[in-house]
Amino acid sequence: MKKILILGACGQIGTDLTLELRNRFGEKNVIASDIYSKNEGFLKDGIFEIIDVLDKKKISEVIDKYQITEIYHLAAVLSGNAEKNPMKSWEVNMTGLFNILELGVEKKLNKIFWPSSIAVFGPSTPRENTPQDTITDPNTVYGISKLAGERWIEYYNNKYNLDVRSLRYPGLISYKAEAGGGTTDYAVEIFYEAVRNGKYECFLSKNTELPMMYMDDAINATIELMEFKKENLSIKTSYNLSSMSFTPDEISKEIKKHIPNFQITYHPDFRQKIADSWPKSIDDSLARRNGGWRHKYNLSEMTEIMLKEITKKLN
Ligand code: NAD
Ligand code: AKB
Repeated sequence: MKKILILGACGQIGTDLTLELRNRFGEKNVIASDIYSKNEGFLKDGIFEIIDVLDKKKISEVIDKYQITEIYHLAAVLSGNAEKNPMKSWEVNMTGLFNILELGVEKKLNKIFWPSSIAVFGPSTPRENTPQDTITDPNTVYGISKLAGERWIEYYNNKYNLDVRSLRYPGLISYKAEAGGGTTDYAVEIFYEAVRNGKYECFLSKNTELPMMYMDDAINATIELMEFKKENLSIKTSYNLSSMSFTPDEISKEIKKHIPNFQITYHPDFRQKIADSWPKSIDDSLARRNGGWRHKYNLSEMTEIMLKEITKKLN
């Protein structure tokens, strides 16, 4: 019997992932947790625990209490926020991961999911169709923590036979929860502001192209990865994953098809430098070969859903 613990469940991905895991595996088999509790929405309908990922003892107690067999470890500080408080962010991202890896070995967990990011790449990485194996020279606190995390999960896989699986997510776009302090957040905020005010001031420049993905595709890829036979997985660090790439100009043109008076202005801030160090597009052919990964959503389908769902939500 699968018993799943999600750490960082109140965040952008956790909100969607908790719902989908509960749909697939049953409400009582999926324990959501975060450092704070959300009193509204889906989290109050299932089991919820307050857990700080830096508190190894508490995580250990919760694993024992519910006889946890799998962990999805989502708690982290994202790229934009991490630059504001580098040392604290490093601690959350790295000590948090070590706590889970150590407990994974100690408690003999069946599987762990930990997400990496396109942030593992850096200014010297080829930016078009970035390969699975290439130069990784991240220059952000967040990117360095993701690259170190990838090396450590491979180490635990090899040394302790711990089954840790990972995807290098691109920027994820969703409507259930707002984005949590990253560089790709503009592509979520733009929809909220389009619906609320009909205009958006973008913190990246007009032609900054980045890899992005609609959340449903990311959730499917994640759960599918966790269901694959271990022997079919050739990568023990993290798989490149991709569906679409676009610029702020291209997404704003797509929004204008639905809201013709929508206006975008550009006021790049410190996140521009981060975006400029990341790939424009990703080669995920290995994930497609190893796991049969296929994405479903493109920019126009995603735009239609985002505007419809955010309009419903704000009303
Ligand atoms: P988010 O910021 O929306 O959510 C992170 C959650 O972690 C928040 O609810 C926060 O309260 C929680 N958290 C922070 N510190 C904690 C602590 N000490 N203990 C327990 N919980 C804590 O982030 P997200 O977008 O949901 O991202 C989840 C994971 O996916 C992260 O590892 C992130 O790096 C990765 N990722 C996200 C994206 C994306 O576009 N959303 C892209 C690539 C990788
Ligand atoms: C961020 O912008 O920090 C995240 C990511 C791509 O890892 N969305």
